[in-house]
Amino acid sequence: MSEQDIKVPDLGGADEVEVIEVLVSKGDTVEEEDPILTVESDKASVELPAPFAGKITKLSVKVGDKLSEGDVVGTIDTDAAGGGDDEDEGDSGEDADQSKDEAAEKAQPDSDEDDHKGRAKDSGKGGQKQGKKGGSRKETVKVPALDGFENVPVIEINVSEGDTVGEEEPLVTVESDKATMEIPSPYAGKIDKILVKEGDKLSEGDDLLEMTVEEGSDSGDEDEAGTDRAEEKAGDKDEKSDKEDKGGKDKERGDTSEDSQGDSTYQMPSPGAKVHAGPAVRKLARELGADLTKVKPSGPKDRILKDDVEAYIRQNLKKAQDGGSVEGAGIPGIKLPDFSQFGEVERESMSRMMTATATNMQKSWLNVPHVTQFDDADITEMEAFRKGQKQAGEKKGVKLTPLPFILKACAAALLELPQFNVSLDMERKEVVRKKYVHIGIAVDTPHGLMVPVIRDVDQKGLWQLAEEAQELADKARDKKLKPAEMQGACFSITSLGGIGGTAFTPIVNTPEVAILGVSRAAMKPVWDGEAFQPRLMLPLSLSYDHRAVNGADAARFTNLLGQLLGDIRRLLL
Ligand code: CAO
Repeated sequence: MSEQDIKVPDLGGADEVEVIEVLVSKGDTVEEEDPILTVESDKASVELPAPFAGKITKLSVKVGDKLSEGDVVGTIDTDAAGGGDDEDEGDSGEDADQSKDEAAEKAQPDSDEDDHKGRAKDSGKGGQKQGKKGGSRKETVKVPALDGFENVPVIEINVSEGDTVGEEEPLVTVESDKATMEIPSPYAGKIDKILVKEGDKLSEGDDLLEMTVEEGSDSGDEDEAGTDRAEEKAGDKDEKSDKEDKGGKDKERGDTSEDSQGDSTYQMPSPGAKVHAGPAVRKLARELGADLTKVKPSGPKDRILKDDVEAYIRQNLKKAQDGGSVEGAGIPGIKLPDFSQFGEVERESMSRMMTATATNMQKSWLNVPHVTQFDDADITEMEAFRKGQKQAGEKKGVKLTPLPFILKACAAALLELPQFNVSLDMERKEVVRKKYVHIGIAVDTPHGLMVPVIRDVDQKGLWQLAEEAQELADKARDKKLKPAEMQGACFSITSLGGIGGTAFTPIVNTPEVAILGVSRAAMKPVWDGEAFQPRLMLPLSLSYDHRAVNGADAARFTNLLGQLLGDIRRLLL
């Protein structure tokens, strides 16, 4: 017996973490990298992996313990690695303490990787028995009749070389235009060589794989069939009891969230990574169109159960119905610490407007690949003109700020570069081009951000735009905007010029594809080829949806705005 200490590894900068879950027990056999503890710092929950494969011979840690890097939490007998299962059986005392669930788990036929090992052991036992009945023989398994289909692509290989499989266990899954079919093993035995790979096209009679078949294990072996049935039952029971266990554990941890799929302690595997799920679960996932790498498992050793797939589908359906972002569903939520440990706090419900803004901002941020283009427009002459209109404005009772000029310039740019006046319909793979120019203006109000819309900006004069902007901003602040006055924008402007700042990165107001941020104009020395001239420069920040607009067009857009605002006579052209 060669015992090695299990030491707490580098904790990514955290000095101390708290154990929130112990995932293994003394006597368990683990693979290297199998999760053994879940610990939590004030920033994240992480799973600590087993540093070696072997049998856990000592575990001196419990929920609530505080750990630091280098702490010893137990020992592993590395001699028991791989052959651990056998040793389990040989060991009488301690190992007999292993839960029935775990025994059932090992017997469960409905899973992959870890479970293949379980099957290998079980079938190995059967093999010895059968070995006495006779020897073994090599067989090349061929593709059976595929319900009349030919050249059907392999979408999944359900076994690995070295696995032991039972008769009728699925070997490979193929998919025709009409259906998904599993090709079952005609024999019980060991997989020697897999002769196909995912994507290969198969027809009846093609070689699939080579197997060593135990003599006497062909169909009709009642013993084995009986064992299989028993294992299946054990598996079912296992799924249930595992789920109950997990539910209990969640309660213990005070996890009242309905959204167990969003549990931040589970690290979702990367797309294409191996996941632990049995053929029946994989079949269900295929039928329901669920990507198993996005489903949070609740079974032992992170095995995905049917309930997990169903919960994932339900969650996504609900999100789609609520208009939420299904694409962002795999992103773990943000776990809050108990702030009261740092000082006094009070809680207040978010207003409906704040909730709606938060949802829309997150939806846009998660779905839209944002890029922001920065530029400066020389508005020295524009400002001289604007200031000259002060008296006229007073007479009309309207204040002419830079905003109407910017609105007019944006309308002209949207007409000249119509790729900014679109929305993307990703479902139908269509670009929706708009033949109108309605522009939203972000208004800062005491109750939150509102974006009223000025219609047909291209057809209106500066005074009218100034009047409408002022009117809509007043209505927004008085909560008097009608829903129709906040709909239909093609593009938005968010001006922080009256407040300050030099640049910012606005978030696109989807389904629009661009938004112009305006910061405070400032006098800057600008080189005219001979000398520096004092010029009033207006900072522009154009954020755009990079799916709809490319960088060169964005630079053209801000360039054009610079020309239009630099010489406002061009706005008349
Ligand atoms: N540079 C320098 N001065 C500017 C300027 C700029 N870019 N833009 C406006 N100003 C000046 C105006 O001329 C005005 O000065 P005077 O009173 O001396 O004439 C002053 O700043 C205040 O202007 P304003 O804010 O009242 O008017 P506006 O037309 O520029 O803007 C509105 C109207 C509704 C856009 C604005 O009031 C507002 O709410 N801005 C905030 C928008 C916001 O919150 N955006 C963030 C959204 S994302 O989180």
